[in-house]
Amino acid sequence: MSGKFTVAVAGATGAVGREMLKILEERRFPASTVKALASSRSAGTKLPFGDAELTVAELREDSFDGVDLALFSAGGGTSEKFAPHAVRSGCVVVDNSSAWRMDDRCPLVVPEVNAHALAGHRGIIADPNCSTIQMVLVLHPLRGIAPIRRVVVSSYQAVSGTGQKAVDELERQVRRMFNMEEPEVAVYPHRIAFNCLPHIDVFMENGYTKEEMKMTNETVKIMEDPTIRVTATTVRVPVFYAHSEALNVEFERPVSVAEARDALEKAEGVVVLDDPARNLYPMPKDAAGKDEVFVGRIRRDESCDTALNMWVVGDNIRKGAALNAVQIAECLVRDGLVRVADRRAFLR
Ligand code: 25A
Ligand code: L14
Repeated sequence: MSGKFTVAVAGATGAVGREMLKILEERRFPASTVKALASSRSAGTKLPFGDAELTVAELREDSFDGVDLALFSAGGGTSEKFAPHAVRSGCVVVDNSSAWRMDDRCPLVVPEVNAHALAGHRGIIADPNCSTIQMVLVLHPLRGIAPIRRVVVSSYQAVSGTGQKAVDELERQVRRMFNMEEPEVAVYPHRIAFNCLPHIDVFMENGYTKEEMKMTNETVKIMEDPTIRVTATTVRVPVFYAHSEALNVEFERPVSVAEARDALEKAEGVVVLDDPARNLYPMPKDAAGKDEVFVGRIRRDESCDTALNMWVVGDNIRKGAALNAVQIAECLVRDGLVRVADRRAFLR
């Protein structure tokens, strides 16, 4: 490793944490040391890091002494509890949980859309929800053509969003069913193999799930536009990696397919894959493992002359979580923002 920053990954043994380590290495993040942290269950576990190995240590309040930058992906409760202690140690936190996203003190960042929001950070920066990230990556270039009034989104989300335990469960259920055995149901309330669940995260009082409300609220914060209305139906499908989304985007005036395609082709982090005559459109099996978000099926909404329909697919573990977090960290380094001005900001 050649760099000047001491970096920690909290939740390093999870689906996202492992990918964070891989991406730090792949992109040659300027780290002098990388610390892998997880729960006491995993202390002592070895994780690959480049040609070397990291030994996992238990995440504790004092884990961040001497650490410059920490990437968290160990669940909301863990972030709530430990991120303030990291900041107190002078460590800047990029947090992948939902714990801090809507906190006014925390920028919520997709670098291609609002890297500028990092400037005033106070120690904790939030990494948005996976479904929100791939959607705003597409909405941002489109709003350059005309203001967006409303988005209707339906998602088709991979099990890896729930962590490694859900990936293992889908695999086990499929194996058992092919052997004519009763599948075991543990992670979700129902079987996910050969099924769809209109249920991601918990139900709220308004009848929506928390995942659906994240898409509504996080989009407004990232795009800094309270006039954009988003309504979502989020669905779990038996796919391992990469989320898909059907978007209906309504603009203030009619926007042509050609204009939209042109804006999306120029957009950073987005690839247009749209040639129905050749059966070319984005699919999760192809987006898995890729850094870009793919968009296709761009077409007029024939029921509304100011709206377009499209299909957006992205790897939920990479751009939806680990890659976006590392990109935020790269922006912090580039802009000289790996510092904490007020170590007590989150302890009050
Ligand atoms: O608490 P919540 O908010 O309900 O979140 C629940 C889970 O959802 C995932 C994440 O699971 C989280 O724990 N999750 C949350 N937000 C997510 C997002 N945006 C998200 N997933 C994707 N995108 P996970 O399995 O991905 O990661 C969990 C990590 O958190 C560590 N952890 C949990 N409680 C902790 C803690 N760390 C510190 N303190 C705590 N109190 C957890 O560590 C893991 O790193 P662990 O020691 O519990 O490790 C669990 C064991 O699981 C096995 N394993 C996990 N991933 C893999 C794997 N084995 C092989 N390959 C893998 N990829 C290992 O045996 C590991 O030791
Ligand atoms: O980042 O798919 O808020 O179960 C938590 C639930 C990510 C997806 C978040 C899932 C999500 C996740």
